[in-house]
Formats: sequence, structure tokens, C-alpha cells
Amino acid sequence: MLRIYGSANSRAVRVIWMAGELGISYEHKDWLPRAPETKTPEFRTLNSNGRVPTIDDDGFVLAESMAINLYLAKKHKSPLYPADAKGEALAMQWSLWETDRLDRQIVDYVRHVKALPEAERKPELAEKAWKEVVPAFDVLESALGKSKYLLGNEFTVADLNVASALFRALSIDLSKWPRLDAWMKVCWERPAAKKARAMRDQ
Ligand SMILES: N[C@@H](CCC(=O)N[C@@H](CS)C(=O)NCC(=O)O)C(=O)O
Repeated sequence: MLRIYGSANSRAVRVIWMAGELGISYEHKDWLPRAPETKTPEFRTLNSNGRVPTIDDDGFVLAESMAINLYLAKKHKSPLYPADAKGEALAMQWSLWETDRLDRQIVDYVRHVKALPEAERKPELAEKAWKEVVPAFDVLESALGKSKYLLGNEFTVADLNVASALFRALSIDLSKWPRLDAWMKVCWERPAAKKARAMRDQ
């Protein structure tokens, strides 16, 4: 049995979305980041970083949301997983690219312009993050001009990993990037995405 550690109010929403796409059942440890449960020696044995998401798939323990989703899609022979080595490499490319160029930056931007209580917002942090978000959004806009989805005309794990990681971007104006805006909406309209999102507080 698959066990997913991490609340939908965390990067675990990405894995919950993937599990929904695959139609697999799982035991959910609905723990918030830094919750006391993540600080126990038992959990630290599974993930010495103490972070979520982490999975335990019948004794196979794995951390890092992008790696988890690539693993689950491949293991379950999902049509979301590319059929050849090139597609597989491109799915990894987009997942690693997002982690490097946008993962922290989009969170910092949205937190410091709207999500945090006003007194805690730091405009200089928002500005610094936005300077990195803009060129990365431009990259996505350009890629989505070549095909409907990141790897071609079908939705794949590459789209799931990047769109799910951009959850925070759903709350900002993306009209400057119309293709990115439309792609985000299409991805997040998928039933498994809507279900995962509904598990969040906001
Ligand atoms: N690169 C990791 C990041 C995991 C991560 O930072 N998770 C956050 C919650 S979204 C966490 O557990 N933070 C706990 C902490 O900062 O101690 C992934 O994509 O899974």
C-alpha cells in the first residue's frame, strides 16, 4: 500500500494529484510542513530532511515531489509517462527546470505580495522573486507556443509536475502570458487536480 506523507496544503498536493490521475488508493498522513509528526525519529528515518512530501510504497521510501511523480507514473505504466527515452528525459528536464527556476521564486513572490499578513510582507523579497519569475514564465510561454502541452499534444507528467508546482500562480494575473494562463487553467481543470485542490484550505 502506498502511503503519502504531507498535507495537500504543501508540495504534497502534487503527489495527491498524481495519485488521483493514476486512480490508486493510498494511506494519507495529512501532516503540515514542520508539524510535530515530521520531527519524530521515525519520520526522520524516512526523510532525514524532515520534509513533505515523502512516500512509502510498500517499503520503498522516496522524497522529492518531482521524483515521486515520475516514479509513480512509470511504475503504474500510466499514459502520462513518456513512452521513449527522449520523452522521459524531457519530462525530467522540465521537472528539474521548474525546481531550479520557479519552485521557490513563485512561492516567495505570492507570499510577499498577497498571501502573508500585510505586516509580514517584504516588498524587496517579492521584487527579487519576480525578477526570476518573469523570464521563467517567458520560457513557458514560448514552449507552449510550439505545442499544446510541454511534451507535445498530450498532457503528461511534465505538465503535471510543472503546473502543480505553479499552484500559487493561479492567484495572480497571467494575462501577459496568455498561453501559460490557458495551459494552467486546462491542467488545473483536470478532475484529479480539482480533487487535490479541494483538499487545500485555499
Ligand atoms: N524539493 C522538495 C521540497 C520539499 C519541501 O520543502 N517541503 C516543505 C513543505 S511544501 C517542507 O516540508 N518544509 C518543512 C521545513 O521547511 O522544514 C520537494 O519538491 O518535495
